[in-house]
Amino acid sequence: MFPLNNGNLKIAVQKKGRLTEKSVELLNLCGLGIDNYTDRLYISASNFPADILFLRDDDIPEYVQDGVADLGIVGENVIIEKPVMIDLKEKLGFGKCKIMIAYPDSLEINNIQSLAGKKIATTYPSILGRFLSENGIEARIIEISGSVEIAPALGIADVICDIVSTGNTLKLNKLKRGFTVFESEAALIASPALKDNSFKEQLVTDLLKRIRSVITARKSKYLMMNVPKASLEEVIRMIPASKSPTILPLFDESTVAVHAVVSSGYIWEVLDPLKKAGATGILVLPIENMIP
Ligand code: PRT
Ligand code: ZN
Repeated sequence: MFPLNNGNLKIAVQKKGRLTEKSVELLNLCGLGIDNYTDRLYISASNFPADILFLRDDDIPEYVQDGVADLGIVGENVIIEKPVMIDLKEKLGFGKCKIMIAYPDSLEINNIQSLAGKKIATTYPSILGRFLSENGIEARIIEISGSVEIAPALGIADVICDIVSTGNTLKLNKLKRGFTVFESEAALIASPALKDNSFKEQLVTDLLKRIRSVITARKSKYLMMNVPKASLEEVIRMIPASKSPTILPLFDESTVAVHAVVSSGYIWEVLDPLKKAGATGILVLPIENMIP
């Protein structure tokens, strides 16, 4: 029996799917301590007054709206398709995908107007409906519950509107990318009922602080290297560190160690120039948390 009234924060996470591992990983990086969760319906965190509920992703927004769960992690596409009364607290930077119009090679779709009068198969009728009406297009929406990509081959629809991430599924089904209808990523949502429980509200504030520090840390790397004193100024100009870089003396007095926090995206651009400037022993380390 689930201990519903133990006062713990209830966090809903997808039971088995694309968001499960990353959601649990994020909560663990926040120090919750969630272990051996496979095939469990719920589990208590070992280091935080929270219980994790494992649910189908489509059910999470309503559970959060009704206050059965206080927080939930779910794709924005799911929240937008079926509007619910929840607060979107934070976009989480994983589960990124696009809902796109895609069409068979044989069809000519040059602009959005070419969709007029077409049959469009989708599992996202409301997101698609809004996109069509915003663009003043009249088309027929065919709602289907899965395997949308085979609808044109089966003759059920002319084009489709579905989630695309790598694009491999489209290629396999000889479909081309058309227009982006909606861009989505996993998001943390909160129940409006939280405002009546100050203890839980405080827990959410604490957890959000931790989540934001994990997200910021993911965007950064810790760079360590040895630099000849003669090229120190040149090297420092290359690394716009979040704060002034740390310079440490070494036994070899002609060289110093330089440590700096650098944006993840920038690291790969700067490695070769750093080597050319004489940097050696370059180490790039992940950062788990960055406390503002
Ligand atoms: O069982 P449950 O209902 O919980 O899971 P589900 O099957 O409904 O969802 P799941 O696990 O497939 O996806 C969960 C969430 O992950 C989605 O709501 C999106 O927010 C996000 N996400 C990210 C994706 C994808 N990427 C994705 N590629 N959801 C689905 N896909 C599917 C897409 O429908 C298509 O069939 O993958 C296929 C395309 O992938 P590519 O890589 O070939 O383009
Ligand atoms: Zn689902």
